[in-house]
Amino acid sequence: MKLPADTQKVFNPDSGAHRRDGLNYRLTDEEIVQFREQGYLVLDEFMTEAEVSTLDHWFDHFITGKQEGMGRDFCDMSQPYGTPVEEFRLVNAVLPTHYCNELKNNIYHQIASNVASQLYQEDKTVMDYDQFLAKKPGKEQAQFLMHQDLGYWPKTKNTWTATFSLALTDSDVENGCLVVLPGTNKESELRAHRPVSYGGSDDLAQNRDESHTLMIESRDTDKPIYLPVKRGSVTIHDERIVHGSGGNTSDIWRKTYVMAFRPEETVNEERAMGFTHSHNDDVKWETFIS
Ligand SMILES: O=C(O)CCC(=O)C(=O)O
Repeated sequence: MKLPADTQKVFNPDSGAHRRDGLNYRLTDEEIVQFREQGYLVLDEFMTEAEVSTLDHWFDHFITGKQEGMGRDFCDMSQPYGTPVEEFRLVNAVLPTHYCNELKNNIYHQIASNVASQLYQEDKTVMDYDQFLAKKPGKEQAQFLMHQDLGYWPKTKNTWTATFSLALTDSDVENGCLVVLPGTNKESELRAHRPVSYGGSDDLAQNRDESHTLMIESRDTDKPIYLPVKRGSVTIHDERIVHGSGGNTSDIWRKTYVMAFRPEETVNEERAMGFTHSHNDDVKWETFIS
């Protein structure tokens, strides 16, 4: 697939490993403004190869289904729950640090946490959830349908979020890199989200019980931008930007490690509602949908 003419990555000429000072990746003022105004950011060479390689083993452990006791937290985001593992296309392992002590406070967490503090200067942010996502090669339907993250989450007083996505493989249009609609984070209303209905039902709770996936309808005015990144680089998006990703038509995997940071008070509010981002949460979905 060729990059459409109006899609281009916003490169930061000053990005790279030399911007790191220990665990601190220094953001420029322009990047902080871009995140606020456009709803996303790309940071090249966020982590060194030596750092990224400490995560590979655990990523593959989860994505190949070796972690026990995950229930619905190990699933396919492009197919209903119950799909046989060998038929998975968009493999999703939610909350790996919850399930695996070795991943707690890992090097990615520490570096991303520092950057989240630079983006949110008002108060303390904490990691809300993390997620491993992998697209198998040659799976055109391994699509992450367009959505806004807030469409998936309960209403909280403060919605601020910075969701990092660390590339564990090079990621481009062919293997299904992230796609964003810049500036949609500024739309006054959240777009209408609906669950994907595999069984043809209109029943919300039933559909959310069938699959976790929500979708929005695209608009003629939508102008998607693809965010190709090299292994070790990150994209960061906010909670309102419309985004998703295409299928994998290439012969290589796309692997990414997602980690979301939110103000501590927001995470406490979610937990008080019984919401942990686990697909095993007992949630009243009808109170969520915008
Ligand atoms: O990386 C992707 O394919 C989509 C991930 C996503 O939608 C998210 O992290 O909110």
